[in-house]
Amino acid sequence: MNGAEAIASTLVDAGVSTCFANPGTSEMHFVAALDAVPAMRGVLCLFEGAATGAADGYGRMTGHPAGALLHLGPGLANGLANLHNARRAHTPLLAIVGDHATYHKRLDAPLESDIEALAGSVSGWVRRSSRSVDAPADAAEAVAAALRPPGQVVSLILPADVTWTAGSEPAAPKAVKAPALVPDEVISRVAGVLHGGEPAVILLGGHGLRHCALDSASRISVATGARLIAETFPARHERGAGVPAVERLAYLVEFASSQLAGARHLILAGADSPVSFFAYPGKPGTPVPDDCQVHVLAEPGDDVAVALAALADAVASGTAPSPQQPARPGLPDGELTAQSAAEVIGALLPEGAIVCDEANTSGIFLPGATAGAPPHDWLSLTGGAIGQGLPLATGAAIACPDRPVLVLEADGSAMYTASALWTHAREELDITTVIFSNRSYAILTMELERTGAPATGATARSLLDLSRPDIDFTALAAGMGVPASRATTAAELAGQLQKAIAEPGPHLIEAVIPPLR
Ligand SMILES: Cc1ncc(C[n+]2csc(CCOP(=O)(O)OP(=O)(O)O)c2C)c(N)n1
Ligand SMILES: [Mg+2]
Repeated sequence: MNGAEAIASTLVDAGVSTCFANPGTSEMHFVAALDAVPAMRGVLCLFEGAATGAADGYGRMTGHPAGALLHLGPGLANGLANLHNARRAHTPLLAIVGDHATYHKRLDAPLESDIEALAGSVSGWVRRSSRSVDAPADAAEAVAAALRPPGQVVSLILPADVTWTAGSEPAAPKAVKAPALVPDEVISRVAGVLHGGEPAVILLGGHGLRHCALDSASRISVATGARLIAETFPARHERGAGVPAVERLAYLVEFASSQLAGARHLILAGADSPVSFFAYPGKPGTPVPDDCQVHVLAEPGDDVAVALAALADAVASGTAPSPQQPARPGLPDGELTAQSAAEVIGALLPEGAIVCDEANTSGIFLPGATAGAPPHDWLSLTGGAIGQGLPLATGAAIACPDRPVLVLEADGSAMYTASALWTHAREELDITTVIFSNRSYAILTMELERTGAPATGATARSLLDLSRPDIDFTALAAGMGVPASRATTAAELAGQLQKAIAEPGPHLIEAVIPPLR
């Protein structure tokens, strides 16, 4: 085998069977190897950010890394923003970055750049393979590193000659580290805090937002009165009817502060201690009250579910969880607004849906409107780098081909990685995309005021406005093979969404709504 074939075969043996790819000349042997190793599914993405975002969606839904095949430094650079989101999500993800042949690098050919510097900015593990015979072992180690709890982005750099040199053999998978068990003393200490009876909040994140962990958290809450709050942007939150409901910590620090007001203890279960997304003149950097003590029950890389179960047994034995009851809003009529759109989605969300939420300002009514919908997964924008929703859906749909995927996508964010729609069509993925077409960077209009920036002039406004021309998302989608329609009333959205959900394959609905004020 040549290096590429042995690497591909190693990856498949280690459970990496999907590779989202945007290749170039230095990756040609890896591309060719996919025919020699048919168990590896290659998925073409037309921009690297669409490939890395897809690998993130796949990793969030399977708990296993997909590959993202990228072309040298520039290809990796194009994929960085969604690798950043994956890093924040603790997603296991393997970036495979092709490079010039080892002996060609000294010539400083045009595509030469500092790949390690770029990879290091988002990766917990970076390795450059230098010999074809060693590369498969590097690949096996890369997979194990990606799976190191709680999961991380890793980058494997493959010089072209390493992939084309013959005489390589696949390597066996490496042992994967298990999540760390939280020591009994920590459980007892936190149980002591809860028994103290002072107001407490349990902040849930990571695996703390899966159904079984939420059941334990709910038992604790029912027995002790501790309030449950979810981190602001969870990578994957299992919610809906039958699952204990948890409100999310607000994005705006003033609102987050009022959610935490009065808490004397903040107990972290798979979440980091919260901070304000940005600094604003005169506003606090964290919503945690000054007189509130922060306790770590479980770090993101610990076994959060087991820790919560042990804590529940300590403080809530015999107490049952309190699941969310089924409840859906009625289908609204009349104007299409952020509120009525949320009601339509709450009324129609199919059971088992995977929701990729990048609705931004248009999404504020969605959590309430969908809380009692049939059980579903909610994937959010973990790292604040917009352009994630459409690619995330690609990966989620490939990871879970039997589940409907719904992308709730703001118009400005959609444009960063709109080419993901082409992959939705090419792979015939069951993805329904709703574009919230408010024709503005609405959140930035709000942020302009909050930061105290003096600008309200025409130039400043024009930088936050997406009209002149209006973007025709139906034409854009149709041009990439995704059937599309436009809704301008609540009833139109309902009709179009019903149809899109009922039909297999990708669909896009442009929901024209006014920006939130
Ligand atoms: C990669 C990246 N580039 C730029 C930004 C800055 N930014 C934050 S929100 C936003 C506009 C969002 O507009 P849209 O997606 O239409 O959502 P809306 O605010 O209208 O709800 C921009 C440009 C960012 N967060 N990430
Ligand atoms: Mg917008």
